[in-house]
Amino acid sequence: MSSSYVEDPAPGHGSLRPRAYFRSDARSLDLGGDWRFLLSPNIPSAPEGIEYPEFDDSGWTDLPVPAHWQLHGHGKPAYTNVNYPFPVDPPRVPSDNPTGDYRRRFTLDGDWLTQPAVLRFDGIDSCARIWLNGNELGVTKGSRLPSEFEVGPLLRAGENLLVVRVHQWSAASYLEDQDMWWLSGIFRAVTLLARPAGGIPDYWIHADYDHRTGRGTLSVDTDPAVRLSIPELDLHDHPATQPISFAAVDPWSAEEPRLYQGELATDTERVQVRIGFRTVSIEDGQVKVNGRRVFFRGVNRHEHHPDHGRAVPLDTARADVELMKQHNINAVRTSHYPPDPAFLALCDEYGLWVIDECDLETHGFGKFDWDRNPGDDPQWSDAYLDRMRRMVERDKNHPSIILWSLGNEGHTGANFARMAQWTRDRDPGRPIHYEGDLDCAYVDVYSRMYAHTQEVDRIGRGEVDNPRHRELPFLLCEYAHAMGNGPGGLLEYRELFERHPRCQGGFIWEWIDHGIRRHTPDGREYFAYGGDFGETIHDGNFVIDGLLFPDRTPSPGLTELAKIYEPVRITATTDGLRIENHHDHTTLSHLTFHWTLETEGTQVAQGELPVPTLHSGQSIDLPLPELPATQGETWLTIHATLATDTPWAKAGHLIAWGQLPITPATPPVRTGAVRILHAPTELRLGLGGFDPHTGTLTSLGGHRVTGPRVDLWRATTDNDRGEHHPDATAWREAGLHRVQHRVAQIHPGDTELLVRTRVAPPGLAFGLLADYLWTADTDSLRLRLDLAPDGEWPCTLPRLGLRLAIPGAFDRVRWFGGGPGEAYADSRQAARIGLHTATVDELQTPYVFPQENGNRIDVRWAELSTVDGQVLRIEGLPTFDLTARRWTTEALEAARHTTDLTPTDQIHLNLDLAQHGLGTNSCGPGVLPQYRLHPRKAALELVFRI
Ligand code: IPT
Repeated sequence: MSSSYVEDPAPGHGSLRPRAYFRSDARSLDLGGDWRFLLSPNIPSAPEGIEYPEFDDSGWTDLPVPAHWQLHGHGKPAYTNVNYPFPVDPPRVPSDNPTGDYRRRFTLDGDWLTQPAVLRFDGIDSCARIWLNGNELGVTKGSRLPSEFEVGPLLRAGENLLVVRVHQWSAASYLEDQDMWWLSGIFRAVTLLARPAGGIPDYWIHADYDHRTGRGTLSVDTDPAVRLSIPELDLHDHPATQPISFAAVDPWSAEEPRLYQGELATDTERVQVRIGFRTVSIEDGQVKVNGRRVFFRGVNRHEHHPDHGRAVPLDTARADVELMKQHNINAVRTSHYPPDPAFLALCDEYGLWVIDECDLETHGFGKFDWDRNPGDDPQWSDAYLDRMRRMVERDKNHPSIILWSLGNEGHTGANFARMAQWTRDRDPGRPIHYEGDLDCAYVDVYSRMYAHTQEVDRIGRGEVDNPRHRELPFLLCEYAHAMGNGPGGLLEYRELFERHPRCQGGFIWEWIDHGIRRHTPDGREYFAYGGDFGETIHDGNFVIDGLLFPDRTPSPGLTELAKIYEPVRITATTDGLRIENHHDHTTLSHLTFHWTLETEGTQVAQGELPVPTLHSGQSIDLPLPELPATQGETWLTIHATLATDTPWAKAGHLIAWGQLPITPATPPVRTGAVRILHAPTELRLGLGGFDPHTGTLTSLGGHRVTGPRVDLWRATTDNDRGEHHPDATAWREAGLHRVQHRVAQIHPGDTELLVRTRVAPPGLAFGLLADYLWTADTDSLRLRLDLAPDGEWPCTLPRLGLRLAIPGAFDRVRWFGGGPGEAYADSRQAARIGLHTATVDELQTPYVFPQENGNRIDVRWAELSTVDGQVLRIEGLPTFDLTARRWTTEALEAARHTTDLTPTDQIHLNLDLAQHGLGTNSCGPGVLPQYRLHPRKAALELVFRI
């Protein structure tokens, strides 16, 4: 059996012309379920004759379809970002080419034989040869694209046999070098569809909206026999191909995804359709829908499930859409291939702007300066066009799709220009996106990835050379790399998107961590990343860079993003508050505004806040509501919540909020100084016991403690270790992970203990002078820490503060300050001042690759308590940042998976003045200057109470 098709750069063959993805009332048979399966290590060793019914597959195993074989015990997943996992020798692929043979028997009744039928494969990775009842149907390539084969005459009443031979590698693998797991097999649905004679072969609904008149215009490209009904618009059995217009329709937008239920029908077939009227245009250098600028509050979505890989169940796709909507996301780029069609139907229904991206990436050629890159090589031209056609034809009926994308990271070339040309001719109604067309020669929008804020600002101001870059709408198809703890610096991007009308927002990289669920031998769950399956070439945890953890728990990055993307802004003015409507289309009538007044986090009053109608882009200044007089630190919080249930969240769901300070804090009163007591082995000052030789605190209210001691280090984040001049490298070179503490002087006075120290790295001349001044009142112990740089410092600091370990029983925390989640200097918009509680365990953010996490900011006071009610209270004068964990920073830094972290019998606290920002240097800009932590003269004042 010849397998020359495997290394042929041409597209597959034997399939039908691509057409729209739809379901009709014609019969269909889902061929999902258990198939017989055999994996052979290469093509020559795969068995012969599998296509014939008499072939004996009793020695094979069962494998579910849809699924990836590597996630069912056959072969192993492998992760690479840019590199091909095989030698770059296009179109050749390894002779060790794992080949999966699939066989499926199914039974049909005689009615199936009376009409034509097609077999549809929604996705096979990467190349497959297909037979039905011993007859070859053809070959398919293009893993994330459908193929349909005519099968009517081959069907039999009774038992039928479908056989598919899937190769892990093919020439097409060169076109599918996306940053993701290499996973093979029949991973999307397989369906047998009856195609009734005189039925609906294909259709394309063009539903335009004229925002000046409110008119909706409809025309359908389809067979002339097809009739269209839209009962809501009083349209019944209208000849579908005859354009018709309606004086007034409700438009579709991501904010108000109005769909009209309709039906296309012939005498033999009916299709339920959902029509959204909307018109995409480019005017004034902006992408507009229905005449209004779109602000892309976007994310890049790969299809990923921690157990199923890219075989994403429908419920999971729905969960994604609901989570996006709940977090104020309004746009998705389907990076970097067309998703399962079900996802697009959900985008229509729930309302998301979509950039539908073609399954095309050849990133691994970048290493060789794009030498032999398929994008400019005629032998690949048909494969490029074939992929684009199959996407556009499949997805053309979705109102949510407003841009077509030619692919990702494939450089440029004639094959891309050809795809663009074909698409423009076929669908003038949607602009074309491709970031790789740097000069914007054949695209309609200027798109970039990871551009720094200064550059975005220059683009917005038109201070760029290429006239296309000045004229076209601008978007960031990827920005703010959400790897590990981060991204930091989102606010600065939003400000630019709001300042420059042509800068239309962007898409965070990326939606979800692609971790694969695994268990330790003793049954503890963790998520695997590159290298965990023994890959010889891999890119480690670079695949763990999402806003969701692999199990779809939102990470702090998503909470921050929801705040950044909130479509309503509530801020303080000098004597009141301002409400701004940042929606693209809607008023705020779907929201209820409510205020609460809290003193030290406890509610003292609340009420409704009437907000007059505000159209999109409008704002209003309102006076403060009538508030009672308060004593103690008091904040007014305004919440904008959904007034009624929506398909994606219940009434009451929080969309936006703002906080205004009302009454400042009153500093604590001192109850009177306590004198030092000198015992032979201890200095005692109020609640504190000190080592007389080192001046360090050894007990606090009778509890053994370690520290407090100056701490400069944090378990480095992926962003600290990032790609350009990583901060972590500078910190390590400066020895900040191994500083020594020299006690210079211990001065016990009558009522105070002064301990002078110098904190400095071995072998280097610079350091920090750190003076600890201890005093005590009858009910408290006070520490004032004065810090001053000594000598020339070469770098920033990860953190500046104290570490202190206390007994492990103090494992529940209540604090008044920023929360409830973690926050950092450049990722702190989602933290609000209030009273929060959590266990120490709950304070941890389980980053798949462990790193610094869990910092709570602006803490006025925190109480750590035991189960039996003992309390250690720490107050900041005025505030501090708090971290509490059951392991040390060193253990956190050494861990590679969450299951490497084992609790000690202490709680390790960091009480910080500040931490360095997060930035997004794992791929993109580092920490902005205003969030960098430089060594400086500083003081931290804390009060301890038991
Ligand atoms: C960019 C890729 O488009 C994306 O797939 C992902 O790999 C991302 O980087 C990093 O996670 S390309 C890069 C050269 C910026």
